[in-house]
This record gives sequence, structure tokens and C-alpha cells, in this order.
Amino acid sequence: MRAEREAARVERVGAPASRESAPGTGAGDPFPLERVVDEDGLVADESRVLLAGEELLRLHRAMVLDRALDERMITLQRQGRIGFYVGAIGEEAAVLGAAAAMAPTDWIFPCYREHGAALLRGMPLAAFLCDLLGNAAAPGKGRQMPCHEAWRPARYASVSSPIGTQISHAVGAAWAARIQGEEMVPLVYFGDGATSSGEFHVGLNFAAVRHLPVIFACRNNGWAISLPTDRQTAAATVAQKAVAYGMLGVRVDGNDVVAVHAATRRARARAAAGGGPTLLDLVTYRMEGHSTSDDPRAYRAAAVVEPWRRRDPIERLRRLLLRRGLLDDAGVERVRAEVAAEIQVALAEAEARPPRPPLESLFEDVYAEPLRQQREQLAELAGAVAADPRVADPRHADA
Ligand SMILES: Cc1ncc(C[n+]2csc(CCOP(=O)(O)OP(=O)(O)O)c2C)c(N)n1
Ligand SMILES: [Mg+2]
Repeated sequence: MRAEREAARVERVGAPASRESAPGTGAGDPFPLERVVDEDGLVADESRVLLAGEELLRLHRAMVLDRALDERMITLQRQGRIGFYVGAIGEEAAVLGAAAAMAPTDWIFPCYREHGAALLRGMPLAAFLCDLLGNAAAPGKGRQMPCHEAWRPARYASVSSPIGTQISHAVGAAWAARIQGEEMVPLVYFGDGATSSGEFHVGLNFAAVRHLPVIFACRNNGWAISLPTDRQTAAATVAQKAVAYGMLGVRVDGNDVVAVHAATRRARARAAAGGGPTLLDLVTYRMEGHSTSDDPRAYRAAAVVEPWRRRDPIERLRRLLLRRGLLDDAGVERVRAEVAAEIQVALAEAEARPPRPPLESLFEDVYAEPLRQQREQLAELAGAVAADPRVADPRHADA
């Protein structure tokens, strides 16, 4: 049945584009996959490596931290120490290569897998973890879902759960910056699934019509939870969608951090020089479940994932660093040990904090002065907690 449906679909819209086409394949391909570093860590054209050794090492560390954090947090969720987690295993190059190409004054509008970008920008790991725990030191005061950080000091906007909404936010921010005469190029991340949302159309159309400086970074990871990309869209690539809006579309090997960085840097320079927005189609792969609430074994065979293991973005960068003598095996181990220790220390710090923000904080930050009703509600809540403290203990959510 499934095979028949697939055959009918292919007849209707043509076979889906291969996610793996090499750069330059298919003469006349208007969106060839840009790649700088191949899977063995080899570079065909040195002039395309724009990152100095130190920057490559910094990115490597950031990617290793991102991976280790995801692995640790998934374990913590399984242990019942956090409620939910959504990570970026396999997508670290797409996340960090793009973020590293931006200016510190640019706003980043994340989807929900870009914790690595928040940390790269300077969000302290302990603050990220406090937010995840929703404890007394959580910058978001426990008001968000877990894993929905924001970090204003580094111009990292709040994670958006409703698919695609951050796209319009980024476009609005670019427009505001133009009105205020500020050079600011927002980077907005979203997934392949988000390209089917109304916000994608509205945002890209508006940005192109107004010629706004926005970088639309699609982490094209093959899946929208259980829906593969070729069922999400009949278009052969995400990049080609840019044409209809009248903007530049670029297809990049999203597991090559050097290529992602170079394409984003180019897009940023164009945008800042008045060249308008760019849609980056960062072709990558979601190696794990959608989130800790998902079990991908229900909808995809392990064999489908296997070829992507060889394309692991961290391994690829590691091979490049080893070839260049920027790192040796001991150095790789040292980085792993350092980030593991960093996570351990931050986690101990976060878990030592009181488990919830003060009750009064529930009523703050909406009105300058609390309303009479709010004061009454606070008194009622305080009474309920005094009668049974479990009411306010997140570990007894059913009390
Ligand atoms: C408006 C809206 N519809 C549906 C959902 C449920 N949902 C959460 S994530 C997701 C898939 C998104 O896939 P994609 O955009 O490819 O991002 P990815 O998770 O692959 O990074 C969906 C449908 C939602 N959060 N918001
Ligand atoms: Mg996706």
C-alpha cells in the first residue's frame, strides 16, 4: 500500500531530490550543494576556508559541548531529573556554523534546537540549566516549557514552540532596525517542516518585498517529527523556494561547519550591504528522536540513519583539525573531558538551587503594580501552600 502510494506520488511530482548530491553534480543544477570539507576532512579548494585555526578550534569545542550537553540532558530526562529535552545531535554544524558567522550585535531567533548557539554567544551554561529545571535561579522564572531559553544580553530571542512564528519575529526585527538606522542582520533558524507554515510564506515574502537584511537558515534535517521532508514539500530543494519570493537561495552541506559558516558570512555581508535577504538550505540530518517525547523507531528504520553516521559533522571537523595538526588525539580527548567537566560543574550548581522560583513571581512582570485580584489570588495561593506545601513542590505535580 505504502509502495503504491509512493509510486503514485513520484508520478505526480517526480522523484525527490537526493539529500546527498555532491557539489556540482547534475550540470546546470541551479542549487548545487556547497561543500568545503569532505567527509574525510579533505579540502579541495583552500581559498574557501575562511576560518583561522583558532576559530576552527573554538567551533570544534562548541560543537563537542553541544553534543555532550544533548547526551547528558537526554540521560537526565530518562532519570526523571528534567521533564523534557530537544537537542541537535547531528545538526551541530548547521547550528554553530551559522551562529559563528554573525556579528555580536545581530539578533538570533532560534527554533528549539539551537542551545549551542546560545552558549556560543555567552549564555552561561548554569543559567541554561536553571532554565531547563525551572528553578529559583531560572532566568525565565520557570514560565516557559523546559528547553525554551532566551538570553537577552547576547541578543538571543526566546525559543519559539509554535512552528515558524520566529520567522516573522526576525523579519519584524530587521524592519525595526532599519527604521532605527541600526546595522543589525537577524539570523532565524527553522526546520524543513516550517517551510510548510504560513509564517514562512509571510516572512519571506515580506522580507523580499522590503529588501530586508534577514538570514533565513533552514536546518533541513530530513524530518518534521515523523514526516520525511519529501512528504512535506513537492519541491526538489528548500533553496529553490527562494526564487519565487525573489531572494537568493543557497544549498549548503549542513554537516560541513566550514561551508555553513562561509555561506552565512556571505549572506550576512550581502544583507548588511543592502543586498537583501537570503534563504540558506542547510542539508543535514536529525540523528535522534524529535525530542525526548519521541521514539523514532516507530516510523524510521535504523538502516535509513546509518549512512549519516559517516557524515557526522563533529567527526568531519575533527578529521580536518587532525590533518592540519591543529589537534591531536590527546587534544580531542582533552576537549571531551573539559566539556564533560564543565557540564558537571554547571549541573551541580543548577541542581543546588531551590527547585522553584518564589510564588510571588507568578504575579510579576505583567502590571507595574499588582491588581487587587492578583493580590487576592496570591493570598489564596499562599494559604493553600501553608495548608499543604506539596502544592508548590514541582516534584509533586499531582498533589
Ligand atoms: C504551529 C504548530 N504546529 C504543529 C506543532 C507541533 N510540532 C512541533 S515540532 C514539529 C515538527 C517541526 O519540524 P521541522 O520544522 O522540520 O523542525 P525540526 O523539529 O525537524 O527541527 C511539529 C509539527 C507546533 N509546535 N506548532
Ligand atoms: Mg526537520
